[in-house]
Amino acid sequence: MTSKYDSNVDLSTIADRIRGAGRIVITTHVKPDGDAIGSTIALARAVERLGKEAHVWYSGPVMDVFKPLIAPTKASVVAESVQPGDKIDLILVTDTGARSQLRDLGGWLERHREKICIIDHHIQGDADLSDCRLVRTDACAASEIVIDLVDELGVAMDRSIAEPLYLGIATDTGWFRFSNTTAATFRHAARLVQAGVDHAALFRAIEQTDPPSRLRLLARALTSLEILAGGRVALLTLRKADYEAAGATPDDSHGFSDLPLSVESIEVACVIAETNGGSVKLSLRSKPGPRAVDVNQVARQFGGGGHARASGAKIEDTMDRARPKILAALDRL
Ligand SMILES: [Mn+2]
Repeated sequence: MTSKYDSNVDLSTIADRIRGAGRIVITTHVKPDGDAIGSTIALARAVERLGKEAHVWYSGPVMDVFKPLIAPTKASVVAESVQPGDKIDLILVTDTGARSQLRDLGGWLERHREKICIIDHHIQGDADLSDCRLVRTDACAASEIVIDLVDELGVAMDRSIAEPLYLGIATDTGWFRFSNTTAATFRHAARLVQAGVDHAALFRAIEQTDPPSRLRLLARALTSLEILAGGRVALLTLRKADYEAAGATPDDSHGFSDLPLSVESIEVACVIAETNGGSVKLSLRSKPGPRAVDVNQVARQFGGGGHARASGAKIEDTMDRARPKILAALDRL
């Protein structure tokens, strides 16, 4: 079944579904990023203010930097033997609507399909996952949509709700640098700071806590730099041996794909990383502007997707086989 992945409900419908529910499960995509954490935790706290029972379920791993921001809200990591129960009234899925991103809860979600509401800002997803979808591709983050939902619910924007929301919009906009940052984003951010968010402390807590292994891995990644497509594309390649030599984990290469965009001529930056499972992770970023490249189109060639300026794919193939295909696709840009 392939119907269009778009909104078919408005904010007030979702607010009504929340008001009519007692026990609410909130979940998001696998390996939750700042927006996934922010949108789910803020939503949980908002619905608790309305006297609802909220439980957030993550498909791990949850990065350590996020843990202090999650507590004291009730959150669990899904495992084969640890799944949400069936005594629930509503499931809110934020920052994704794609089955591939929700695999750990797959069977459970299908069993409760009629209880699911999706709150997302991605271009692509599985429309048949739920008949209740609020998809705003113009929102910089799912957390930005949640701000409107908190207002719609009539819940006061206090610091404990504002902080995760700020985390979500700040991380999804590259701390207000990416082209998805709009006037509304700044208005929302101002309001969240007004509500008590310490933005400088949050930046330090999220962005300045790397282990040395990450910098060592970056040194190796930069050594692998290749410039393609007449100077318009940069490629960084990380093999398993690089992670081993740096003493790094797969998470340590997070965000490397933004770095080559510092070069004037580079329009597209790409990182390909060998995973422990033997597959290849592709990450793509592009600069905004008249020559902007839609990297979502590139990611789709490899079975992935995302946004026009930020996309990725997991390629079930060896590095030696996948790399030439990726190089060829990049050279065509
Ligand atoms: Mn997001």
